[in-house]
Amino acid sequence: MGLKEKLEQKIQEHRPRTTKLMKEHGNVKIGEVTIEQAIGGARGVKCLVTDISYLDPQEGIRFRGKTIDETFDCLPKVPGKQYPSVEAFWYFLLTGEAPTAAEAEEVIADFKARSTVPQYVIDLLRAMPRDSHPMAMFSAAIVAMQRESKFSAYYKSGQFNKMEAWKPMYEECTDLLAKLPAIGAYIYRMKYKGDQHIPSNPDLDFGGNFAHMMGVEEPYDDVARMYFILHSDHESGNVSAHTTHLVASALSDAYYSLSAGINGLAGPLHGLANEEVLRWTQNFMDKLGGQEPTKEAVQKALWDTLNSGQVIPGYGHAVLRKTDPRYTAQRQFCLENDGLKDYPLFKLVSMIYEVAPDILLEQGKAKNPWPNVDAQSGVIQWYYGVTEYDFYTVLFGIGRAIGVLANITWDRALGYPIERPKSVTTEMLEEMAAKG
Ligand code: AMX
Repeated sequence: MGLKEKLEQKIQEHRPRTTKLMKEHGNVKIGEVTIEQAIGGARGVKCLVTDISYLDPQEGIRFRGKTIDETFDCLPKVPGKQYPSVEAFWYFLLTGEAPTAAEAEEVIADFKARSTVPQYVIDLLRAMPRDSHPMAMFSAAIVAMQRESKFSAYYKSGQFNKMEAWKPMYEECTDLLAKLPAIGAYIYRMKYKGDQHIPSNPDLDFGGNFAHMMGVEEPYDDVARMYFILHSDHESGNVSAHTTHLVASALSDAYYSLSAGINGLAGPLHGLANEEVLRWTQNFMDKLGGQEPTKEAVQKALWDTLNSGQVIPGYGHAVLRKTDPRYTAQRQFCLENDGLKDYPLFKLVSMIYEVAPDILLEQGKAKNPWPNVDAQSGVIQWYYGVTEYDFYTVLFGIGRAIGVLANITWDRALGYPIERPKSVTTEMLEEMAAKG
């Protein structure tokens, strides 16, 4: 059974569960909202549903019920490689089942058939000022392809059927995802590698081909697979996932929706934090002027950052209350790699890990003093020669696309309605507060 047929089977099995919950238990309360939550960014308000991933504050992310290690273990590896293909992971996120090696190969072949980037996207990227931020380029490239939308064509066809709408959505989400490695690599080489490009290699999978087109040697292909999978999804409430879902809820197609989500990812409190971590670290190294960093120097630099009103990038989280297992997975990768283990940047990032939590605790503001994914991800990129840190959020974006596109395919499958929470005025809140 191919991926689309398997997905159809899963959708048909799932639909009665959603229908039953809505019809028979629609008025069961799952939480309440306080004034603090209404003003404070809806933190902890339970009002989104997704089965693609779940974020436990203490344990961290589970994809389809599996921890990061279990996810890597259950998926077929690319032959001769340490990590599974992104295509196998896409199958897993969509269906909740690990594909066999043969099923993963089918998805790899399907992605290849969809991977050519239209020339007008290249023309658009080339027409943008070369110093445009790579995230602005990435987002523009995605939205430019909206004319390819199969979902919008279906909507306009006059044959729109809510039960069938997931099919063109699935098609265009796959079309779009398959093109992202080539778009990312094109932006990278145009901006930073003298505009010298490397053609796609049709024998390679998503991660392998990305590393090839970036022009970075093995094992960067495995780094790419690991990186994309780790960054794929973090349940529905984070800015990029929520934005993509929100825009798609208006029956906007995948191109509009993903581009919007990518714009949210570009904020320094969200995906751009991985760029900020490297900027902070490099500034710190520059100030040291070649001297070995000491714990005392790191402590001082972190306090200076806090005292100047800035956040420590890569630390804290809206949901997590412990070290992010995505941080740990990347740290583990470094510890198991002979070159990386003793790499000065890794040692410095490890030293920050030793001192930053205590400083944040002493400052007493951040609810979570522990590192998130972004505190570690730049180290590995830097080590393999991808030192242009304003590109790092594009890497995050390619990964994040896997999760959010799987989510909006399921949004269509389950017929989720347009999202429209209710707002109140400050005066109303004051009245409610007075009544207690
Ligand atoms: N450094 C300094 N102060 C921090 C902090 C950090 N790393 N994390 C939180 N705080 C501060 C907040 O700014 C806030 O201060 P305020 O009361 O003066 O406004 C206070 O602590 C309480 O915040 P919180 O409830 O702990 O966090 P939050 O849910 O409001 O925000 C996050 C979460 C991630 C935006 C925040 O921790 C932060 O800014 N971290 C640094 C940026 C970062 O690493 N972002 C990446 C997150 C992961 C991702 O999405 N990629």
